[in-house]
Amino acid sequence: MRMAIKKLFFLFLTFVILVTPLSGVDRVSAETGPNLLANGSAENATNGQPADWNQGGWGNNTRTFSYVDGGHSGSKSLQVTVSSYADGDAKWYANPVTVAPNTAYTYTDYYKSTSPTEVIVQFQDTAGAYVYRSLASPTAANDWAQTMSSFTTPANVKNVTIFHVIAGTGTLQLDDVALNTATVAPPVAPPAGTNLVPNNSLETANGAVPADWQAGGWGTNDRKFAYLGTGHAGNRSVEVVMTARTDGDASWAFASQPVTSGKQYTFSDYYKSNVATEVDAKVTLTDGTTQFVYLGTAVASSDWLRFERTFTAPANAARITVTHLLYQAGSLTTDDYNLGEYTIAGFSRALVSLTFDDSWRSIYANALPIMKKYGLACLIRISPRSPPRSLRLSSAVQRLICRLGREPRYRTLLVRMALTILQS
Ligand SMILES: [Ca+2]
Ligand SMILES: [Ca+2]
Repeated sequence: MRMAIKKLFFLFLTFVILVTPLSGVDRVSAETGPNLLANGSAENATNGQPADWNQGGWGNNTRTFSYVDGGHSGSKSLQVTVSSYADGDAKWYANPVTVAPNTAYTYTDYYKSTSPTEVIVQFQDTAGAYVYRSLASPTAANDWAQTMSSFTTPANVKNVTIFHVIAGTGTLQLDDVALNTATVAPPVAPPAGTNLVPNNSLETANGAVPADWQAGGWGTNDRKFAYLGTGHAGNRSVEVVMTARTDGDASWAFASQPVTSGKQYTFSDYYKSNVATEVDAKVTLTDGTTQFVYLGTAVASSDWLRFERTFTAPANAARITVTHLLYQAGSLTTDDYNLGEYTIAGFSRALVSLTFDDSWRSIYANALPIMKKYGLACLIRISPRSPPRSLRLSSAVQRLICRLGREPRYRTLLVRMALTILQS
């Protein structure tokens, strides 16, 4: 209880800007897991032939397979030459790889060729049947070039085999062949200073609504949304109105944006409202679940007023949008949204703050004369139960300080006011 009271008084009296641990953030890209093919660089030999590799081809053509010196990496690579051609193809190919169904994979290799070639994936299903799909048609390349393609396996797949084939006269050389599972890279947030809110001043329309924005709400209430022809900046803003409410809320929200978990973000907007409203960050986590972070309550204001809070993107945050909510009968208009990485501006000189805990009379007897002499201010944390009564400020003085602490207009001057009270 004592701690709770102390905390309460601290909130009344503090002149330090408290930044609530807040939180607030995706780009998805393909990266690769380990190579699922054995001997992808063809460096390992068995009886003078590349281990785990096979020679293949069909049709009427004259094909010659070579295990050649030199490669894109290491000292060996695979070569096939077709010297005469009517139909069919020729290729070196790796052993079939057992794969998972409905899963994305990426195939890459380095090649040199004297003519265009083709990359084909063969799916064998659990019943033993084969399905083929063309993945890429690499052009001829005198120097080592890379081909890369991705595919998703069918539901009933058992294994895949990839064929990089030559179907015509010419030579094809392969090295550094890889098949990998495609994985999702961690989200990458934009650089600091970037306003993450799309269409942040709501000036761009998409039909009857602002582009990249959506109206939403829940519960039993008669929420109505409007895209206004006036604004804090520019000529547009958004409004939400309720005349009857049992429960729920309503808000406009911008399309969710990538953020980095653990980083601090600052959100701000300008708003007008005839009732108190609430601002929440809606966080989509990497596992797809949603988490809400309370950013604060915005007092009613008939003129444009700026709301701002800094918060920390929670662990595993992937994307964030911020909703300025109407949760009672009334109206709320918003404009000029900003969500950006929080950067510390720093101070132009060294600063020290003085804090006195509890309600010691010595604050008055000893500290006050010194602070008056040097024109210093301080933070006083009042406690009605500590220290012992004989050493404590009188309760009347404590109450007076606390009452002033509730007045927002005094907060910035609070310490000097407190000192004035102590002097009187
Ligand atoms: Ca090699
Ligand atoms: Ca605007």
